[in-house]
Amino acid sequence: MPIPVSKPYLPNREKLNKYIDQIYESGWLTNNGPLVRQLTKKLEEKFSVDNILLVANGTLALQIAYRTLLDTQNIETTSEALTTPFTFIATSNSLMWEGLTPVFADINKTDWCINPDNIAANITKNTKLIVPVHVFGNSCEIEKIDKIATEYGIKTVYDASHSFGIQYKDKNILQYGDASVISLHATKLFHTVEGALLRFKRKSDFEKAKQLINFGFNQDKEPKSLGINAKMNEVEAAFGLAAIDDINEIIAERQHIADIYEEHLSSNPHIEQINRSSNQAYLPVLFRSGTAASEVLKKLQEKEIEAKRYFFPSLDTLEHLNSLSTCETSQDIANRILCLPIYTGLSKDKIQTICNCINEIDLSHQQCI
Ligand code: T4K
Repeated sequence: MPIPVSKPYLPNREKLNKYIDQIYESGWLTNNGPLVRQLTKKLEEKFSVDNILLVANGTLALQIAYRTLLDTQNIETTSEALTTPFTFIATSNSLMWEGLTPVFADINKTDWCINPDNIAANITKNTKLIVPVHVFGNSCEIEKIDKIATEYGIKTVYDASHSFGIQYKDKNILQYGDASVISLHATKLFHTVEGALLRFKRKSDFEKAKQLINFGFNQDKEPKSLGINAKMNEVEAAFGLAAIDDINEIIAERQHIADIYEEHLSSNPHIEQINRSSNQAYLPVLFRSGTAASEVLKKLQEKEIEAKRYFFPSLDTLEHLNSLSTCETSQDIANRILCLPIYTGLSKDKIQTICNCINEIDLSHQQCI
């Protein structure tokens, strides 16, 4: 029986049906309907923030965040955005899609997030945005990044796609930066099938973005500015509402799964680090060499166990992103990391099978440092 790297959380069917029934009764399917409004309110209360918009997906949410700040802060569309090369391609593609130039600053060796010193070293007069990623739910060094941003008058958009429910210095991660984005894609620990949460610090940015995601309509539904269609629909919100109260249980189970992995893998001499984060959005394992990671991937594939090379290759090596910098740490980490299966319902037996498979591989020709 194949073991996938992730499986979407499916909320209780009766709970979901109650929300779907509401859709059938109201006949309201999209365009900021009652369920989208209800989920927005729940999330704002849960995270003690305001100015949340629910949108169609994380990629569009990032684009809307940049567009909003370009517009409200009078930033030229050809500006540079300092960002991390160790992330999903959407972080950089969304910048380029908006005409911005991603400039890569290398990452830290331990949490794999963008290194603030490298941000400072790469700022030019064209740098107008910083787009850090709390990769795998590991928080960036927010205080240092925000200090740099304030000093140079640069705006920050945090890609918090992996960070649902994460706290930083006793506050929810969404409370930082000029804007933050959390992807609510089906593979995320809390999801709305497709979707994203976009949060702004300033009400004025929120109001601008609200128009941008809805064809540029103003309050009177007049098309007064450029806009696009990036709205979340009611069926997606129904999935979110049916699952939101289960989130603590979902995270607790993922932590338990990670504990079992750690128990079985921590003495493997070819493993350097098993990454733990407070939401355990992923199960990233850093091997001591790229060859070890490749061999493990191959063996797991032979046994129909899916592991993913999130995030290979390092984005500074991709031709279409035209990077002028070389990010050695990111390239090294991207080459040595594998994300192992983690999802609600993954049994202890299956985890044991995965760990046995990894531990039984003969990597004796590999050098253990
Ligand atoms: N920024 C960051 C840092 C991100 O990580 C992402 C997305 C974004 C921005 C953009 O957000 P979105 O625009 O996507 O909202 C996944 C996701 O598609 C993507 O959302 C995510 N990050 C990225 C890291 O991973 P894949 O290509 O790994 O998914 P896939 O289709 O290979 O599925 C993995 C496993 O899950 C499969 O074995 C089967 C299982 N699965 C998957 C789906 C979709 C199911 O059982 N059912 C399903 O419906 O991309």
